[in-house]
Amino acid sequence: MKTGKQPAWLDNAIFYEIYPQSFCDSNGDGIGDFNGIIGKLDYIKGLGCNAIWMNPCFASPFGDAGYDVSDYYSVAPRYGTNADLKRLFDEVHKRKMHILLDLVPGHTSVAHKWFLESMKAERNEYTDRYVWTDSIWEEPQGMGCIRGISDRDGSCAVNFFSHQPALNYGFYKPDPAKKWQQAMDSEGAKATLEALKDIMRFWLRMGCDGFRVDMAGSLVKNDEESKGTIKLWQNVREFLDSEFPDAAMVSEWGEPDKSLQGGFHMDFLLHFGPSHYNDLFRCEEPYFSDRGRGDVSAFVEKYLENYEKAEKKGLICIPSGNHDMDRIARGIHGDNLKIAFAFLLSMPGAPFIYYGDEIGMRYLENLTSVEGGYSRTGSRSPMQWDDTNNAGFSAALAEKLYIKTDDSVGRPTVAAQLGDENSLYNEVRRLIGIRQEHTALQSRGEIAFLYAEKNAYPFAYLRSSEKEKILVIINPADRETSFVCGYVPKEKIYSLAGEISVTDGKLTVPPCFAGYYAV
Ligand code: TEU
Ligand code: CA
Repeated sequence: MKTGKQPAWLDNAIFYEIYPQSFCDSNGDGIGDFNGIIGKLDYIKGLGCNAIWMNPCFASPFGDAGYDVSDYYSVAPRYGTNADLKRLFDEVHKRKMHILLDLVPGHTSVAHKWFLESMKAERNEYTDRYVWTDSIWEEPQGMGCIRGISDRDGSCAVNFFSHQPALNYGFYKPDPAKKWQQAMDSEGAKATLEALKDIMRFWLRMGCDGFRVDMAGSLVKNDEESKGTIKLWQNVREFLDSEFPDAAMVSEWGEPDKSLQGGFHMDFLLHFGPSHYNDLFRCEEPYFSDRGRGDVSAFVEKYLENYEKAEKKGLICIPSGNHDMDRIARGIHGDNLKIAFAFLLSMPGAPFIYYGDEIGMRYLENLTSVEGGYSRTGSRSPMQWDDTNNAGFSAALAEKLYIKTDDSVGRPTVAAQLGDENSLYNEVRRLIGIRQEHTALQSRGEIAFLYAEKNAYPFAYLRSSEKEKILVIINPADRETSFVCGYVPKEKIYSLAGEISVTDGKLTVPPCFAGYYAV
């Protein structure tokens, strides 16, 4: 498949993930909204982020926080109107920023009109829109299903929770004994794909700059090697290249060798899947903990494998976290968060900062699930702007809030960190500034790992562009360490906590350190 031109704005993109429910409430109903986000765009730009990913904002019964869409063409009234969203796009563009909506292609809510129609016994336009078996007594193997709520004699596969029926994009290898398994080129599967493109077209024409694509690898069934799903997304990429060449798609897939083959401009490394991303911040002994008992070698080995297989077809994106993961500050503390960002902001691909991670927002323990969040709810608490009512998130009564605020002593807030040169916020802002001054550190700069030994510290890699080569040294451990890498720093670009020393080519690195050096 020819890979189309990559949108130039991705070359130095730095994304900020906004969970719309929890970012800023402008009308005092306890839930974040578009006008609240518009009022905070200058904050996001001031941090240095030039792109936004906003979680789903469409009509939904909110059984899964909006990942259960009931109308792809209307925004949920709790956030505002379609016109308000258009204004958000315009305000983002006025600031020379870009915004991705969250596209949920694998499933809808059971409340979606398509599903209600597909439940009818009589054949209609939506009979084949979902994956239904042809008998209530047969369940689709290994997919979970909804059954017994329709006049239609069948069971409907689900894609995630049991209220999220799986849309029909066909089976890569339909089982001949199961007539209900449609091929990818069946009329029903093709109609679903065209409906998906129409949804994308609608929002792209309104002004969004692309999509984060939910569960991107889940669409084609019986597709063990994802060959069918890759083919499907190549079809979508060709549509984008011809109609919206500057639009970008980032996949929630976590296998860049497949997703980038499929034509995604970017893929995430995630807390599930084969990337070893969890070894960095979210495991028993995270590499970035100051206990220094972690191991970065498996992450690097898998990263290199993906980097080579992706053949520069797109970007591999490493997030600080997201709405599905524990907050990074749950396992990484104090200045080690600065070291984590020195890593995140010096790796290839576009960095993604989850709202609040830039000030070290904490994971709220033992919250009751809200809108299907379960253990993810603790990572979705209201943004902490200041120490006024509800941390400046909302004027509503506390009991009206979407999720309770972190009311613990010493909770981080934007107000407390903006003016503090030593705050995490200002370290992140500085690191973003440095990245934007050095093409070698940006999305498409090359990377060569120089030191990433098993159960060892530090971690060192070389970033390079035509203009420059930058040695990055990361030592989260609370002990001095040393290594040889064949490069000797010429000029310091950045250092956190002390200075390295060089003796006969051996570099000695202070504890809890990060540094960037021209070589
Ligand atoms: O997530 C898919 C997914 O696999 C993760 O939710 C993961 O399984 C879970 O967090 C446990 O680690 C996407 C969205 O990001 C998520 O918020 C939705 O709930 C899900 O899809 C269904 O749309
Ligand atoms: Ca509101």
